[in-house]
Amino acid sequence: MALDKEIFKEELKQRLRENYAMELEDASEQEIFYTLGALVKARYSDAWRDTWKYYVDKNKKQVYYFSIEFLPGRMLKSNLLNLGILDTAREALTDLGIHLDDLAEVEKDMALGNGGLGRLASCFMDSIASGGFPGNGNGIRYDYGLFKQRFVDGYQVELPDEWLQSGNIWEVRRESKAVDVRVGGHVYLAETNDGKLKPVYENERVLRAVPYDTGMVGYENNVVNTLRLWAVEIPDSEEDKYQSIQGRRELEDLTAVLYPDDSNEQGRLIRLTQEYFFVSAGIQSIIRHYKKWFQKPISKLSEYVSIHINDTHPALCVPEMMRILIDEEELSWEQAWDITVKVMSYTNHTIMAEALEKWSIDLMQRTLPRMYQIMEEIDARYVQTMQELHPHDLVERTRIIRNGQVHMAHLSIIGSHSTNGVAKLHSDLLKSVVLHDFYIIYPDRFNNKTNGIAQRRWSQIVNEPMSNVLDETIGKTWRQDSGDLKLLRNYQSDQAVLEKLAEAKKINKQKLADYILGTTDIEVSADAIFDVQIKRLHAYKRQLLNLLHIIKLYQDLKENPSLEMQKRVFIFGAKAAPSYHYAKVIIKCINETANLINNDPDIKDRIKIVFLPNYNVSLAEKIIPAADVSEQISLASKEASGTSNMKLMLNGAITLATLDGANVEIRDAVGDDNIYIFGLTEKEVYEYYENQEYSAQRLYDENAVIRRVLNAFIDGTIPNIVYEGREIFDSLIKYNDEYFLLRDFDSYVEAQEEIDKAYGDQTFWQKMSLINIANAGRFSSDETVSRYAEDIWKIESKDSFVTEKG
Ligand code: CJB
Repeated sequence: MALDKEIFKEELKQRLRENYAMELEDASEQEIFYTLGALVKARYSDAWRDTWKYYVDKNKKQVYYFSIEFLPGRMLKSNLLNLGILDTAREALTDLGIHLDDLAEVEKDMALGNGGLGRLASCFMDSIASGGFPGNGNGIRYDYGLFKQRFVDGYQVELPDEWLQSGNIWEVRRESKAVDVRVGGHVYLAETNDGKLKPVYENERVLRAVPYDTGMVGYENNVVNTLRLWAVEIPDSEEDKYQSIQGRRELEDLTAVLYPDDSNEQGRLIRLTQEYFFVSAGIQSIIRHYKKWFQKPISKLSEYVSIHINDTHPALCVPEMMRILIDEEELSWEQAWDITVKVMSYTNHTIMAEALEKWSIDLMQRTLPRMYQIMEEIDARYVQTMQELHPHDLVERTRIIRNGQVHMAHLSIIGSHSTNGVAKLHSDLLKSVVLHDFYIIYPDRFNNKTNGIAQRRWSQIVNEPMSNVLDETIGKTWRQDSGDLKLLRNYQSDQAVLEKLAEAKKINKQKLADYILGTTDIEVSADAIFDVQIKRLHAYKRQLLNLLHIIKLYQDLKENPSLEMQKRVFIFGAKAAPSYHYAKVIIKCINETANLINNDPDIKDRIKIVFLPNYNVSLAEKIIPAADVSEQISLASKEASGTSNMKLMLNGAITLATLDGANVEIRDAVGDDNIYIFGLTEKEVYEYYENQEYSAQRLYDENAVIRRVLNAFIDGTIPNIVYEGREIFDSLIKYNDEYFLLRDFDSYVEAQEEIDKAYGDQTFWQKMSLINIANAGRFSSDETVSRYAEDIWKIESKDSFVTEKG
């Protein structure tokens, strides 16, 4: 429904009067934001209900995407865009003397995730709704999102993110849909009168799971799906048990924070309980909904329900579904297992061994006794079936319970019909190395689904200047279908278009430069190359390699002040896990090097380092449109996919990358001439692992440039890093450089030199940039979720519904 600007203005004023008893002139930005949010929500509430009703009336199969992280960021503009009223709302607000962009800044980032995995889940939510697919998210409503990051003396300091302090305009609390979740205590099986074995619970704790639903608005299609996040409360029946404040706090802590530190027993217990909490609540509510509205026998569940296990955190979906089907629905084990495997599918997001989740048997038994019993049975039956078909060793290695631990990835693969990786290379590595044993056992279960991004947000919302140039050049169809970005290819030699794109980039760079000045006091020139590395701080992502190159440039410039090179601003955004010491050491070193270089008069602003604190979705939205260079420099084989690479490419940044994750597919999309590739290939990395010939010491001894750069960490060149500098030095030399930074250093430097030269020829650079934008369409999450829908979830798009609704 089109938005009438005048009616919109009146409605906004009227709602302000009703809710705050004030006129627009007297209202604060906060009050206007909440009023506008309520108005927007009201605009989609009918469609939300209609969508739900349609799925029920037509008995549509639905997917439920279970994820312990969702990172939607801010939702005001994306809701306005998807409702088709962004421009009108903007104009109406301008008439009222209000800037939509300023207003949007009031919204707290919904930061219920750490990084790529959580953001992917949110991109999927957008695309599932926009594609008209029946699909819902299921997760946890943490009271505190990912910590807020500050730098104090160059060190990362973590502050709580109280995102709910002023309320959350988008959510709806649905107390009537609460369910109880049982944890702890003991469970034993007792025979019932009719001779069946039933579990009996003793001394368990009952937690009330209350859902908060948020509408996931599809792009101009009247579809509004649901993201359901669960919060813990104390059920009335248990009030007596929680009389002390401390007891209540302990329980309420369960959904307080995202990823509590799992380095101690208490933290691990909370984490495991969290995982079960949202899994059990989610599955119970799915079954209840199915029984109430679909009125089909439970044996048909897999025809109407698909559950996606996003990484292993929701792997307990498998035994929980079994528990409900056996204990409550009284199906046979065989029947329950058949349904469970058909319903479940699983995505693996990493090959990093430390991230492949395992839990000690002891903790599992104490925390979730019934889950453990069921997993033991799954494990025993798996061994029994497989030992007839496969060698003993292979079966042993792939068991769910082995060496005193429960292996969640094994559970996810065995208990589901599909396992996918998130980029071609990653999926191949799963098959050939990481999960090779499982690939032998279940070759048909493995498939690839290359990640994608919500392109409307990452272009139309974040980059208006570029979007306007695209409209003028290729028309507006790309806004609906990002595949049409390829029309831009026809303009790669059109000087006028290249210049317009360059102007758009310059506007974005100036805006970011202003933001940088405002937040860090560092002055940067929009004429410099904006060289960007934004992602979690992790050794394998190699922010340190970036730093080594910067130090080299610094040393070169000190030695030869007349050295010719483009001005560069190196921009970092990254949070380190609070317990990840080495990552924090790297942050400190980057910050101290920034201090040194930014304040050295000899450098005369030719290089600058800006480490923007508190990297999150909203900050990414500011940085990405302004980027010239996209640093994707992980050690080949380690980054499952990456998604900032796709966002940066879409915004015309040139990728500087190793052949890792989705970088390989970006290279295929743009061609070798429009990307800078360096470093070891994944094969070469594995060769080093096999022949064990890697010697960082040798590289240090033989390469004078490397030696000079590394010495800067320990000889006082970079001040204030006595301990940190030594730690970095030792990690590279004494501990033999786990991620082969020194091996890739020379080729990285070479690629950087080429970038420096290329930027000098602006026409050449702009053409590369255009080709990147033109070929970004294939990395849309619209496309990715269509593949999931067709190949894995077997759900249908609701196109017919759109036509019905008109
Ligand atoms: N990833 O963000 C996370 N967290 C994890 O625990 C494991 C993986 C990332 O997932 C992204 C989405 O699939 C990938 O693009 C990225 O390479 C991976 O590190």
